[in-house]
Amino acid sequence: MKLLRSVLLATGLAAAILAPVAASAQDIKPRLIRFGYGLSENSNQGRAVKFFVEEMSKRSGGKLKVKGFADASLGSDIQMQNALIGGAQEMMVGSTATLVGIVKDFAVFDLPFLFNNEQEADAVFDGPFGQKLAAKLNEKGLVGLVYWENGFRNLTNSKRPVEKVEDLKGIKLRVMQNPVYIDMFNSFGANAVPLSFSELFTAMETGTVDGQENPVTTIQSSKFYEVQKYLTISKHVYSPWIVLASKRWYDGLSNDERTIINEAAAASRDFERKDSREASKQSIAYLKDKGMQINELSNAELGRMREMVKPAMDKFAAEGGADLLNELQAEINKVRK
Ligand code: TF8
Repeated sequence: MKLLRSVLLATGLAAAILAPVAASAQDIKPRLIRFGYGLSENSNQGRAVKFFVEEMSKRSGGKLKVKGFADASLGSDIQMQNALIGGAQEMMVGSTATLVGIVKDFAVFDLPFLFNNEQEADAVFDGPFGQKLAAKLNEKGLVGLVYWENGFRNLTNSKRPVEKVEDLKGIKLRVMQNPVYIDMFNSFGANAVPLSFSELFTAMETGTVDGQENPVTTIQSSKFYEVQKYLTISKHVYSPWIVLASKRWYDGLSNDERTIINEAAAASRDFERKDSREASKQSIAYLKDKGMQINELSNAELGRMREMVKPAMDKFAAEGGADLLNELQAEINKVRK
């Protein structure tokens, strides 16, 4: 009894003495953090990863060393997600659309024509709705840190200009591995072919697919203009990226280390969105210069596409997504006011 009391006293005393020391000297261990991504180093994704690498180094006195792996060299989005869950890789950035096999709710962001502009998107992703979805990743072994901008998606193909939706008929169009995208493009009359991004360039080069859809920044940085003649500005979906950490790994970090990662991630989000938006303004002229033939879909045509895609929206709602979609639309309406 006496012994127990003195042990308790001693440990209490030790804690009291050590506490101020711990607060001034941060608890950071030297670590190597592998951060994988699918686009090239010379892309908005690559530039933002580089920014994150530098922020982490600055904020940790060089102890938290992040190494970026571009071009899906650690695997496709889905492969990396699984590596994070298993603890074989620490971090990544990728599309939320490829997360639907893990958290089905993310499919709500794949529905077309939800957001009118980037500001609406920022407010929803950074607000309670976006945060609630990100939190659902925790029980699946992932930590959703921040959303970056991928951007509004547009169509490219090698067959013909798409001026009306009928022009998509029979076009083999690569989509992300996601049921909403498959339903959407089949509703437009295309033949949707789900494929990982890392296989896309070759698939277009060899004619396995005729077209794809992505933001203009990606069409530029992934050199799709080399294998695609026609670009149609359709802005059919606003697509986010999400920066993920392995939960198994993240849980083993100190509070100080986690704080640095969270703050560096927030800084990278602001950098990435600004950079992507600036870059996208240059892309159209760049792609024209590279020989792409570019047209913009009229509002009337976009209206027809909204009608055509209704069954796909209804299917999403009927399969349990109704409440989530209503909630998202209410959030967007709040920003619109
Ligand atoms: C796609 C996405 C890509 C992402 C990226 C490789 O088409 O738009 O930007 O998956 O992380 O797959």
